[in-house]
Amino acid sequence: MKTTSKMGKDPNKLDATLAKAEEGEILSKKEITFLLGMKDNEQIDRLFQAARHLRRKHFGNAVFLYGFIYASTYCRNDCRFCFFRRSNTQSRRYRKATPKIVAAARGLADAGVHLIDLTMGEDPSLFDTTGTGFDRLIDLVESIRKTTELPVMVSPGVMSPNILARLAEAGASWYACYQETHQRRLFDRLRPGQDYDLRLESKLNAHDLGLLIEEGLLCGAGETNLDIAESMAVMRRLDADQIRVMNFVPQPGTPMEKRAPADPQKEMLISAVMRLLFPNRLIPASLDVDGLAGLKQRLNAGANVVTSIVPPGEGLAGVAQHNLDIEEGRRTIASVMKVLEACELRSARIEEYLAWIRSRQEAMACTFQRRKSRVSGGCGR
Ligand code: SAM
Ligand code: MD0
Ligand code: SF4
Repeated sequence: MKTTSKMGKDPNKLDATLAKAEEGEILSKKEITFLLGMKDNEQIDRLFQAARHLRRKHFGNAVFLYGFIYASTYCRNDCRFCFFRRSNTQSRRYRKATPKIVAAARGLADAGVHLIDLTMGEDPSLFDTTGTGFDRLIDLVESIRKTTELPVMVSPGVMSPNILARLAEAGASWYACYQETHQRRLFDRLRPGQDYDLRLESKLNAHDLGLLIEEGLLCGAGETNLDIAESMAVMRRLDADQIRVMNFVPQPGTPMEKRAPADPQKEMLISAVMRLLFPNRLIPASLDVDGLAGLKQRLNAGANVVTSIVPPGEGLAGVAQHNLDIEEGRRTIASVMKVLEACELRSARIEEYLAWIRSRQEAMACTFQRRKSRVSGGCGR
């Protein structure tokens, strides 16, 4: 039944909350849960408009494009939501050879991406007992850097500060590692046998070593709106450079196979709230959840990066959608550009992306120095 009542719509409250965000004030958990709980389409549209307005203020109409290479689908972990969990016999396992990966990276660079995202499972071959398991990954980062000259993001799971330092030295700019949730009980359920604190600490270590970091949430996996509001507070403490949310997609052969997929709109709501709270940070619109068809709505919610651009013909997988749109060539720059144009957005110039990275690195060095010397202000900036 269509409701004509305005009950539950509080225009003043929405106005006040959006105005506060526009002024750069930090929203309270109560305000965040109010935004996340909105059901009225008109109100939701106003939230998206505010998110786009803040994106424009900080980034103009420029969007960054990330090429994605899932280098190895072997994993020692058993995350309940993931197709590539160790015990899933239905998943397709591969470990791509270095020359193949470098060639795919070169192809992506030639097509015009701004970054190469090198992702993998916690492949047991990395964590061998000789301590040399990461040598190949480190060489790989060096080769991709040399061949493409683009920034590289690595997401091989949790690792020691020593390996993170070697990855940074090899030329990696970014370390991505998603907590999924900051509610410990839910984390333990989603990532059985893994250590919440260690995963979080890995990101702090990476930041201290000069790597930019990405933090992410999984939506529709059992969290409440208050959990999400609490996650936003942790993201602020982490000072994450890129933040994201992805709707949970049920995976065949996993214990969460029969769980209902996430509310399709929820990822957009959370992304838009992220834009309000972290207006000058990067927020991805991933092709990995709803494919190309879902890109426009993600950009409309204030995202300013397109991720999971995957070259066809290489047998490469996605993560939440391991097949969708890849071999059909719908995760390519050419396909993405059409959507950008329709949204009156454009692909950034590489210099714009490099300048953004540099400014974050400088801000980070400043924070680190301040924290170390316990001096407020300072650091000459
Ligand atoms: N193995 C590394 C790790 O777990 O950090 C890198 C792999 S990749 C970046 C894994 C991410 O994809 C997860 O952290 C999760 O956020 C997302 N993901 C995996 N399975 C998903 C699913 N079924 N639905 C939505 N997102 C999923
Ligand atoms: C994406 N499938 O961007 C990738 C992945 C890993 N750094 C990112 C979740 O959608
Ligand atoms: Fe492995 Fe990452 Fe999948 Fe977990 S999310 S099973 S760590 S690939």
